Amino acid sequence: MRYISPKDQADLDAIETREWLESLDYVLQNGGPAKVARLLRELTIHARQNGIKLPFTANTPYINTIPADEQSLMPGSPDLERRIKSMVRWNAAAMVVRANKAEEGIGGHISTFASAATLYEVGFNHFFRGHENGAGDIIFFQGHAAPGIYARAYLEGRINETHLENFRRETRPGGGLSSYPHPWLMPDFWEFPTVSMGLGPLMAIYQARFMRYLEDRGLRPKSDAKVWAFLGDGETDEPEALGAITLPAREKLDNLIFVINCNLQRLDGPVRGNGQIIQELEAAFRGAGWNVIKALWGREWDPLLAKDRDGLLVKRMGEIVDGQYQKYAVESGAYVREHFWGADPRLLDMVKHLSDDQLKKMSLGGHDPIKVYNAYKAAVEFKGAPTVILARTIKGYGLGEAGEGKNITHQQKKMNEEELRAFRTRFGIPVSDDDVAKTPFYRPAEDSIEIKYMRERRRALGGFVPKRQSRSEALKSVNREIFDEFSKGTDGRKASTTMVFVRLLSKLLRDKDLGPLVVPIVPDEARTFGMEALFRQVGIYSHAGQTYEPVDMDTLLYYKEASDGQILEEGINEAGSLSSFIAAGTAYATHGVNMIPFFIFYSMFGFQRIGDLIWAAADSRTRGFLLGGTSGRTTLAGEGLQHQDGNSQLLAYPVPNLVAYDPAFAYEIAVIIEDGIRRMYVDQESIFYYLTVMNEQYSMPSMPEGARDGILKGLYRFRTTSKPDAKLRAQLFGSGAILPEVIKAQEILESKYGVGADVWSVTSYGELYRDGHACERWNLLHPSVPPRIPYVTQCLAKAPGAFVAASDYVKALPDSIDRWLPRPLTTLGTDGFGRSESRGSLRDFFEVDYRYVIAATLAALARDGKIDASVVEQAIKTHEINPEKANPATS
Ligand SMILES: Cc1ncc(C[n+]2csc(CCOP(=O)(O)OP(=O)(O)O)c2C)c(N)n1
Ligand SMILES: [Mg+2]
Repeated sequence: MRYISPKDQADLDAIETREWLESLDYVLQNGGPAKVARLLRELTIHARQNGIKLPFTANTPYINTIPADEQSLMPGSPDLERRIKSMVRWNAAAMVVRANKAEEGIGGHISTFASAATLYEVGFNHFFRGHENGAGDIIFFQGHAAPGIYARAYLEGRINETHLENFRRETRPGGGLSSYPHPWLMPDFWEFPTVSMGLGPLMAIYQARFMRYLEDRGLRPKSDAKVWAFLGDGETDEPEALGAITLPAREKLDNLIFVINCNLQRLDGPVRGNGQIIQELEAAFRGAGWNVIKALWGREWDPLLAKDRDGLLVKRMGEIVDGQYQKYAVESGAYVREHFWGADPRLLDMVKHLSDDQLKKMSLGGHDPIKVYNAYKAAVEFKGAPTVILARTIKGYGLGEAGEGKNITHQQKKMNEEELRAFRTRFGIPVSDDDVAKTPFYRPAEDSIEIKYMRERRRALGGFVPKRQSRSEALKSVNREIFDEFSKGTDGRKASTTMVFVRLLSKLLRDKDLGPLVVPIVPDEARTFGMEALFRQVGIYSHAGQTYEPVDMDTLLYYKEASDGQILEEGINEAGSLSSFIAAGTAYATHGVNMIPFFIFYSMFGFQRIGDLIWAAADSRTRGFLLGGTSGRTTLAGEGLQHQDGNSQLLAYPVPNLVAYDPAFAYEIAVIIEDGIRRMYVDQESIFYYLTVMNEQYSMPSMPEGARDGILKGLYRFRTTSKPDAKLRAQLFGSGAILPEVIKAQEILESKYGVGADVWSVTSYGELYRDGHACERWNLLHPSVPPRIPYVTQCLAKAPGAFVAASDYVKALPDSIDRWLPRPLTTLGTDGFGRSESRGSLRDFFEVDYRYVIAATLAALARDGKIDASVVEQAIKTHEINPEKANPATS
């Protein structure tokens, strides 16, 4: 064989490569890009068949997805838009600086919006559609960018200077602006709360899907409205941000656009100092099936890239890690020349015509309106998949010494006079040197071309955004007949509250008025709750319909998917289900339709797991019903520690507009749901509901006369003692599945111990607690007038005997109303870790069964001196209670 020197080999390789490339060019010229793609595909297959292992990459090079020669020209006036953007920037910074001057520590963020200003302004001037010309866009603004959104609304004339002055001071006269997007605090402005990182993108995904659901079910006309979600690159570390991105690709939701502001920084420092967050995100989204558009470099880079025939610059761009890119952002042009361009003499040569200053000023994609405009245009026009735009920016852009690109920039809320002056000059704000230290807000005259332009753009795009409005009409009334059968009881037939709920839901679905509005939501748990009959009755929603033959097609209750199906079967995904719940429960405002969501889930995986989304639902003024299934620490047998919920009723307490109930009987559920629909959809209150339902079956009694009001208020007398004149008296409180234990205890206390006990069903400790405190507060503030009396006191002030409460939840629940009772309440509850055991054993273990109710009642009577302690001792023996057993709360 002839010897080939390494140099000759390299030459041969180069010739061979050139020949291949020339062949490819030939195909491209004669056959077009599609043919090239096909050829490459075939080559890849051929190579693989011959054992060639190709490295996997989901990435494209570190350059803009849209090349300069494919860009569209930008409509409108770029110069005017730049001036407007500068004013927005100034006012956004000014409101934060002023707020922190007025009061140290009030906070606020300058740097987030500073990096995102172009991303928003291009949206406001050219893309975001308001609701006035039909279906508008749904926009999730990045929470920390709120000052910029307010600053724009101020220029638009929607909010005034007092509002800006009162940023983060909502209690001030004249009104203030909430720190972040909060529909609860600003119900005419913000639509969606986003500031808890990760929830915005997750909720946006389900909003996009819910929009399709409404269209497919004929409840909203088909439209090309978009859901936009703006998020930070650091935010994508939250599992919620990326955890559901396969769904919109699977469902081909081309109505969804994510805009990720890739300033490469989070709060403490770089997002991926040693890596590249943009490439990491590109791979994740492309892998999930999204259309990915990278807008990394501003227009100044285009001529350089055009000159980069051998790919040196592209290679250099792709090998710099983010920490280093951040360094370039804070360094001089000379530094960038030496360290970035200096890596290769040919690179240096490419920029020899540019001064250091010009090098420093070369912009990034996310700061260049033309790049952003083209990215958005491509996104709204793209069909068949959701789009994510990865826009590269600099955090704190324009702040200069005050924090541009620095690690401290996220927390920067103050600017000294010199920094303000520089910022003012850089963006050309007409504020004099003398005034600049006062950081005045700046708004040009009402008839200035800037204000007119802004207004005109918004008019053309369908009105201002964000703007929240209840767009639906109240329901006239609720058909009471649906609920009637539940007040009669089951005549000894056993049923669980879950079964009752499912029956009620199925009846609601059949109602001609309410039926179409109901949205049943389940996270792969329908069979657990006995809801499979609904599969057939109303179908499972699937945009694609059912393209296969279900295995159980020949059964009555087969797994029916349909494009107009009504059930949202979300898979094992409580967070996604709750996002659907929010989308449905806010549809009265977002879409103008009164959807009534019922989200039923394994109760332990509700408040405990997705409490923050429940908080977001509350902030969003969501309406609907949450149903915690298989609840109760001792009622769910066998499952054990992780599953048994004895907490959720307590975890529901802090959610201010959530009304929570722990009902025991069929009629209680019917009364609560009927009244809930009335309050939310007829009276349009901004509340939502939580009901725990259980799987223990017992016979459902008929509704006692006059119980309705008490059921709703949280307490009513279920049964009066047959021995009202007994010397020994007691008041027994029971809730949920523990109420039957209390009833049993009442019977034994009367028959065996001569204690005349009344039984009260406590449907909601939470409601009693709120009412008690509301009265106390009022009394405190109105000392000279007759005091208000808490409802629970009204019911029980004169009730004789011992007070004992038992529930399947932690003792803190009954304890929370103790202060409004005439005598101390003895509480039985299920504090501690669950166990897998039978129901009976669990109730013994947690000390909540009828025997403990008996013992607790006798102990309370003994404490009051009504009976001797020996009676209690004897009862403990009779009922085989082990006094030395370990404390379940700590074992
Ligand atoms: C769940 C949650 N955790 C922490 C925070 C506190 N926090 C607010 S902003 C921020 C950094 C945001 O970085 P990034 O998402 O990159 O946004 P940027 O400001 O850089 O655009 C953090 C940690 C939060 N708001 N929510
Ligand atoms: Mg960031």
